[in-house]
Amino acid sequence: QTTQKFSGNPSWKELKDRPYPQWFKDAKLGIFIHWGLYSVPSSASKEGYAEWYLRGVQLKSKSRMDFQKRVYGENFTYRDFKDLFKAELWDPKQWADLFKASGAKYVLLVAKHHDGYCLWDSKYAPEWNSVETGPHRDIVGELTDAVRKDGLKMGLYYSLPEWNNELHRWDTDDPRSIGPYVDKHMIPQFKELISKYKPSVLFTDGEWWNTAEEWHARQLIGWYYNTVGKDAITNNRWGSGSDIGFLTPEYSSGIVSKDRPWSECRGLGRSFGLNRNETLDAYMTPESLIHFFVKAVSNGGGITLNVGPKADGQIPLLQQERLMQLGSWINVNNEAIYRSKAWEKKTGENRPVSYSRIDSTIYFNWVRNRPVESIKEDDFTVDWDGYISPTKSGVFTFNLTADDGAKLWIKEKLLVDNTKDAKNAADG
Ligand code: FUL
Repeated sequence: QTTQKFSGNPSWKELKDRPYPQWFKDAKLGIFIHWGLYSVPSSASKEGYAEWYLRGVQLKSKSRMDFQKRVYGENFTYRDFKDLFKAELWDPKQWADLFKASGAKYVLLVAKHHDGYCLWDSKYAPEWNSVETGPHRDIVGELTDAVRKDGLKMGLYYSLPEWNNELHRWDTDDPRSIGPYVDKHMIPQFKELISKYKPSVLFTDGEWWNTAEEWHARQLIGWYYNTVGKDAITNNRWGSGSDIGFLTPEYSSGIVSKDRPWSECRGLGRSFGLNRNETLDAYMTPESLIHFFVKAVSNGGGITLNVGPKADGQIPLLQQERLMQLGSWINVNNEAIYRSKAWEKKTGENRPVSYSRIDSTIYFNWVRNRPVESIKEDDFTVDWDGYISPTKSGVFTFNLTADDGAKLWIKEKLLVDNTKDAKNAADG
């Protein structure tokens, strides 16, 4: 059924009957990349989205204009960033290798954000793309190749509207007047992008002031499925009146869904595009990142974790380090992650468990005072509150029985904290 061809005007029902591809449900981790002209100023308020830089300029935000004048001069305009975005250090293979090492199964590159600047040679964006200006490279194409060579799926983010398009200035003009922009610019450009790179994941965005009919969502989704084939999956941002695609909570406090694939998107800090005003305390620690990821997986979803590279093409070292840390954790725990399903209360079913870990001690969130079945007593101590501490380092698989009789398993690499042992010995 997934190779089915849709007519040019499919119904919502036909589209919804197409099953979501299994590969996406199993993937759990994707890497989002927000990189473009906004990566030059890399500037927002401490909590703001740096990729919204142009919107601040359009709204003449005082702090934005003061910054721009101070750093780039009186007469500088957003358009001038096209010559400053050079990607001079960019190595797509290095990126792809890092993403693979993080444990991600797909990559999601912003091909065009709300500013309309394209990371491929779009003929609908003359002098406003990375091939004709700045880097002089086909960033979408080169990254797609590198990512696929590493065995990961490639995805593309595409902003449906643009803030500054002469046919329709999104967020400024009346949303009901978007028709000519959609017909003459958006649809042909969308088809150009998809036919050329055939992304397995399509993440549209900026849909919110318009209806799915105004975006021609049914027709475009059917066309996308036909063009890319069985791997193809799109997200749920297709305008009001649509109810399709994987769910994309963004900086949410967490959702649970078992009927529809979902992936929470967020950065390691508070922005997608690199924001140089962020301070270290905005960043997730390795531990909070792992917990955030495990929580999403145990609630039936996954995460699309964002990196915000610098304009020169380097992914900031702290972001690289977090990806590597997540990757080394997943490397040990991969059996409890990929292909796992959200828990349903059925006796005897195996599932990865939601748990937290503090140093070398792990805590199973809802298994209290339960015997750990398959580990040797002398390898662990289990305290009254369900904390399990190893007495020696190693990789261990736990089989547990929950209060309702469900079977649980998890694999963990645990290191005995010698400092603490030494301290205990000294105390005792
Ligand atoms: C949002 C956009 O407006 C943000 O800039 C970012 O791209 C995020 C993933 O989606 O709606």
